Amino acid sequence: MQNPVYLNIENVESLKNRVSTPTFDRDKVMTSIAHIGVSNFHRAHQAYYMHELMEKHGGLNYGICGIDLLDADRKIYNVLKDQDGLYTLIVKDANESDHVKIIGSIVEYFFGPENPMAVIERLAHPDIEIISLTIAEDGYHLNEITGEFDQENPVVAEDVKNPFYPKTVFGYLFQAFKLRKSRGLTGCTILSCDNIKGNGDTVKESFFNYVNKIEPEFLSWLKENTTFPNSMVDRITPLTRSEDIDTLKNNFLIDDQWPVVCESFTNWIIEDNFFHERPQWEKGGVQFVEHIEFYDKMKLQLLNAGHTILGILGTLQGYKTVSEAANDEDFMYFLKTYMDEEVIPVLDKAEVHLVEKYKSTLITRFKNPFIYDSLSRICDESSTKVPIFILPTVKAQLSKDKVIDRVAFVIAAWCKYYDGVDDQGKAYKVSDSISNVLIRRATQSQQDPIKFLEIESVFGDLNTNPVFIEKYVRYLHHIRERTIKDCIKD
Ligand code: CS2
Repeated sequence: MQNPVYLNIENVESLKNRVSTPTFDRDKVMTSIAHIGVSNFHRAHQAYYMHELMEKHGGLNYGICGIDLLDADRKIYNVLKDQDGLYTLIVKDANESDHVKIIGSIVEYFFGPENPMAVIERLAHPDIEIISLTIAEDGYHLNEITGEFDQENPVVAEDVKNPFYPKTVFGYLFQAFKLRKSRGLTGCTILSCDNIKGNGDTVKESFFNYVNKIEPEFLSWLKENTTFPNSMVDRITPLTRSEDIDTLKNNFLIDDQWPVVCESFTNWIIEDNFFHERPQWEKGGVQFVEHIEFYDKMKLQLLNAGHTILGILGTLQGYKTVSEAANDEDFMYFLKTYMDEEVIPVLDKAEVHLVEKYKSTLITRFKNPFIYDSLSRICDESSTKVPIFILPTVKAQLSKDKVIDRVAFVIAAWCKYYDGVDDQGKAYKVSDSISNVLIRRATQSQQDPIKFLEIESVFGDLNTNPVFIEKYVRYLHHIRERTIKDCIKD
C-alpha cells in the first residue's frame, strides 16, 4: 500500500489524479485581501470563493494573506506554514459522496503574536484593498445588550493604553491605517464575515469608537478612506475531527494536518459598498444587494437560532451532534413551530417565499448525517450568541403582543443547561468567557428563577417584563421537574 503524500506545494501536483488540485499558477497570484481570523469557516467559505474565482474566472489579483492575532491560533499558523497555505476542503452532501478539493487561495500567512509589526506593515501595504474579518462574535467586544462597543473590556483598555503593541483587531487596524495615511496612501474596505446583525455597521462603529478614544482627530481621514459593507455569510462548517484526517490519509492518500469539512450548501450576500474595485464575486455565485437587513435577520434568527436551540435542547437530552437532534422528530417539530409561529411572522412579509425556501433547505441541512457538527461547538460562547440569535425574537414578539412560548422555553432550557448534567445523568463541559456567572446564576435560579435573567449584560431589562417572566418561570419549573423530551412533547 502507498504512503500518504504530505500536502505542500512540492507534492500537490502528484495528487491531481486523486482529487481536485489548483490549476492556476500560484506564482502569479497577487495578494490584495488580508483576512484576519483563518478559522475553519473562513477556509470553507471566503477562501473557497476566492479559489473558485481563480480557477474559473481568472481572479488572480485577489490572493489572500491569512492573519491570526491570538496566541490560541498558533497551531493553524504552523500548519499553513508547513503546507504552503494549502489545505483540503471535504464537502459533504446529504446524498452524494465527498467532494475533495485542495484549496490554493491563501498564498501568504502572518501571525500577530510572533511579529506584530510585520502584520501592521502587511495591512498597510498599498496592494491590500480589502481587509476581511472572521473574528467571531466575541472578537468585536460588544456589550451584548446595547450592541455598543465595550470600551471597558480589559484587552481593549490595554490596547488604548499601549497602542503600539496591539492585541485586538481594532488596535492593529488603527496602526495600519495610521501608516497608510502617513505614507500618503488611501484606506481600503473592511469586510466583516461574522454572524452579527449589520456586521459592517457594527465593526465600523466599534472601530471608530476605539479610534475616538485614542486619536479623535484621525477620524475624519478614516471616514473618508474606508467602507464597511454589511454581509451575510452561510456555510455549516464543523470542527475537524481526527477521523477526517484519517479518512483523507486512508482513502485519498493525503496527509493534511488540518483539513476542513463542510456542507455543500453555501451562501454569501454582500452590500455593494467597496472602497476599491472589488473582485467579481458574482461570477462565483455571491449575491450583491443594496440592503442586507432582511437576509441577515432570516439567517441569524432561523439558522443560527435553530442551531442554538438544537444545541441546548439536544445537549440536555444527551445528544452529541446537530444531526442527531435534528433527526429526532420531537425536537424538529419544536423547532419548526418556533420558526413558524415566533420568527417568520416578524420577518419581511414581502419576501415570504424566500423565507419558506430557506427554512425547508435548512431542515435538510440540519439533518445531514454526514456532518458531525458537535453540539458543544454550537453551545460554546452562547452568552455572545443568544443575544444575537434568540433575544431579537423575544423583543420583536413581545413588542407586538405575539406568542413567546417557545422562545421563553428555550431561555428556561438555557438556564438549566448550566446545571451541567443531561437527562441521562451524564455531565458535560460548559465553555464560555462568563461561564462562572452563568453557572452561579443557574444555581441560584433553583431557589429564585429570576436570578438567571438578572445577568444584565446578556438580558438587559428582560427580567422586568411580567409577560416573559410568567412563561419563563413556568417552563423552568417544568424542565427541572421532568426530562426535556417530555416537556417538548407537551
Ligand atoms: C453556528 C454557526 O456558531 C454557531 O452557533 O450557528 O457557526 C453556523 O454553523 C454558521 O453560521 C453557518 O453559516
